[in-house]
Amino acid sequence: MDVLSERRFPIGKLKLLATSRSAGKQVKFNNEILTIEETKPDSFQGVDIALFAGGSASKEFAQDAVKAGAIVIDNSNNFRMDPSVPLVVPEVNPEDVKWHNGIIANPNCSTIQMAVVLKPLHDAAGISRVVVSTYQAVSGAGAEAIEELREQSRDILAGKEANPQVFPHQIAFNVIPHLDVFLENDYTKEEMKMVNETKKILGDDTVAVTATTVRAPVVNGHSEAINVQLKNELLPDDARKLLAKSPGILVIDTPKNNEYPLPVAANGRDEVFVGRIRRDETVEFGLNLWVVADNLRKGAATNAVQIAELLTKGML
Ligand code: 11C
Repeated sequence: MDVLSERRFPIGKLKLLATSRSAGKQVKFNNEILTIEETKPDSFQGVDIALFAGGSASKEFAQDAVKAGAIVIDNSNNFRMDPSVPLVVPEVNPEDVKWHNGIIANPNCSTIQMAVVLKPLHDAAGISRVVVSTYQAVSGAGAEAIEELREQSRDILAGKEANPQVFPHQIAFNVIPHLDVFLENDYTKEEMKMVNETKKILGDDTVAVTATTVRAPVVNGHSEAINVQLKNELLPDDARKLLAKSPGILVIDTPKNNEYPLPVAANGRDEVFVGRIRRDETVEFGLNLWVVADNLRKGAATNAVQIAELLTKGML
């Protein structure tokens, strides 16, 4: 709602739908007080665009919304790899919104920020392989996870035992190499999202991607160390210039002044921040990059609203 308001999204009427638990609650949007309604199959009559967030909501109601004539922009994992559903990062593959069949998927947060940076590099020099390691904020696991980090930090500093509830281990003063569930290939679901979604967004299955995703004791803002192997030469300086003029990216890369992207600085911002751009000296055409973004904004809400903006531009 904040992002819709900040970007002055052209709204005729905003309808807020949730579960029965939240129904009846009042929320302020711009200068209006809106009442949350319980979602029902017939809630979508007259709705042009339905923004879905939350794991199971779209599984239950997306088809009802589509039948009622709405275009669904879904921030869950339910439809991302469905071949009939476009998976869109507006800076990377805006044209894919055109072939939607009622649902457009918003990618995983850690995938979005990586795709924004890989796209210009891929267009300029061709990417053959990506090795990414993430340092992901607890906000990606929800409000309870933020509270767990805060409470655990206070408890440990007070000499008390950690009592993990949301995460499988202590997250304060620790890192956990485990996001979402483990799959048959020993990767986590989060890691395979980064692998599969990146190929779909770039529209290129030949780009090899391997990921290790790690939860870090950061409140908000995911960080990623990305190693890119290119097919052709792209010098760090040229990569810096290219990324600086690419949409949605801010390059912060003056290491001698201790200037590089940080999650505390990316918090509340919509851009993807890139720095530490340097040659991987172990391969012929390799680059190392450090990429940070606000996972709740560019990794979720902002990207979804940008997709909606593409639709309104098409409609006007
Ligand atoms: C995290 N990336 O940081 C997850 C949250 O598929 O949209 C987003 C899950 C998703 O925990």
